[in-house]
Amino acid sequence: MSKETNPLRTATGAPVGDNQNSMTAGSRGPTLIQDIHLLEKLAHFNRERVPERVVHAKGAGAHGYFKVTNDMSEYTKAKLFNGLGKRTPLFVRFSTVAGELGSADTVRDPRGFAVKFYTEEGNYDLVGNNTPIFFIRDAIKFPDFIHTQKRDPRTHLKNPNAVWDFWSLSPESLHQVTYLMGDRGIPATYRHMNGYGSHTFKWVNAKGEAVWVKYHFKTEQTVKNMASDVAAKIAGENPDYHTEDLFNAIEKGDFPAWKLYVQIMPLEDADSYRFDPFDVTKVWSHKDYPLIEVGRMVLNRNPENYFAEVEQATFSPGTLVPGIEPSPDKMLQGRLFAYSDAHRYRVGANHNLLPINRPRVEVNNYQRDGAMRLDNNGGGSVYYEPNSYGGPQEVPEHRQTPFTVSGNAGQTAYDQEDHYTQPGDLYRLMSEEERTRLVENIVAAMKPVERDDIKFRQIQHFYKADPEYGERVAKGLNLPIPQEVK
Ligand code: HDE
Repeated sequence: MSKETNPLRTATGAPVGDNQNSMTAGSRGPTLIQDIHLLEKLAHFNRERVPERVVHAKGAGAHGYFKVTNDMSEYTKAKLFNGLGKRTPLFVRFSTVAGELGSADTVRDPRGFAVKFYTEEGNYDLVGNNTPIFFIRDAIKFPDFIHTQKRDPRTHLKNPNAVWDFWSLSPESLHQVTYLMGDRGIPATYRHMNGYGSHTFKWVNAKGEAVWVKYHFKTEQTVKNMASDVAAKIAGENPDYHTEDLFNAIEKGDFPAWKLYVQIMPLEDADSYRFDPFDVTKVWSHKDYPLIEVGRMVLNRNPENYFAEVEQATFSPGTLVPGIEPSPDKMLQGRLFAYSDAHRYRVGANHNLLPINRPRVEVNNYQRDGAMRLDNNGGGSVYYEPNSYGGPQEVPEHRQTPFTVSGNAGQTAYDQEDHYTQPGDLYRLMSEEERTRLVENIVAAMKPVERDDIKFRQIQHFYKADPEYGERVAKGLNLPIPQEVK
């Protein structure tokens, strides 16, 4: 293409005369402020970075589609899950949790598994992880938990004392800690891990009947993990190993796929189930609520531009469609606020207007203005409601389904404190080799902890889950089993 047909232009459209030399007073004189092209280039360059995600900063994304293989209209009116063969485009972002934007992919950390379905009823975001559970079960503890995963304010280093002090004082974390320190704590690639919605959600069908639901994305690539020593080596040699693997696989047509299943619990079971079904540190037994196939997700297109599509993507558990509603899970409830708040801060008030986030349906509402309003801002259409000018109207059939609440309003803890049965079950499910690696990983992570009282407190939790679990960690740390638990 010749210079004439493809001229270099400034951001305001003017053709650039010279992109090699600043304008100076004489060949050796000072640079002139009227070199507008120079000023624009340097000023824009200073503003290329947007704030990274406060968690899940390092990630990789891909486009694809979801196809229904088992019609779910009996349980939900959400159109993306209705009708055999129904196809919905989507965008997925995988991520680590604690590391910064430039950190290594192959760290021991949960992985984000965020799916944005561009449905005919607006976007639906399923913002999960590669683990079915989480460390805590009340949103109010999340900032403190993440502080322990990030850098110590004084040393700017990761601080194992903080990590294990918090976990040993939060016994509800034991299940996820066992999962994280086990083989699945470092996936071989983003393609070889499962994804989970983790929380309980509510599905509502066209008759207004509701059930509780949990999502499971099972990788068709089979679950493969990475040993700690291999992961540490790769983290040094190629910090973008998982990012590169996903991009190259899709580039060469080796499209990764996942089967989506749900567990379905009748509404009334929630009050009598042996674990609180809204406690995200617990799983539902697959014997009680077996997996039901829903469909298949395939990732078959790489982003054209990382910043435009991956860095600017904004997912939220509050991005829902008719037929899918929140449960009273206290973590989920907190997330309903936090994500859009994070997006407004990180990307801007009009982040939903960006191409990667824009719904694939015509959006008419009365929201106006705000920074970077990329569309025509509603043009001359009516800008308030109710109105007599035919503006967009509410659709009563899509109100959230009413539900009964009981008891006093107040800051109340969950009333179930069994934090040991499920981690103990997980430990006992492991093979001898898996247990050995689990204990080795925990001992290596706990060795640098300065205070023995923190170590003893944590060993007590392992022991209560399973005496052998506690004994093997204590032995690895050359510490006795605390008398209190014997
Ligand atoms: Fe997140 N989380 N989270 N989280 N989370 C964010 O949103 C938050 C939690 C997850 O690829 C943030 O855009 C709170 C559980 C993923 O862009 C933020 C709580 C699960 C991603 C945020 C949790 C997740 C995020 C950071 C406790 C799995 C990346 C920047 C109540 C079920 C999505 C941002 C992407 C990102 C808040 C806990 C998954 C700060 C308050 C549990 C996959 O809004």
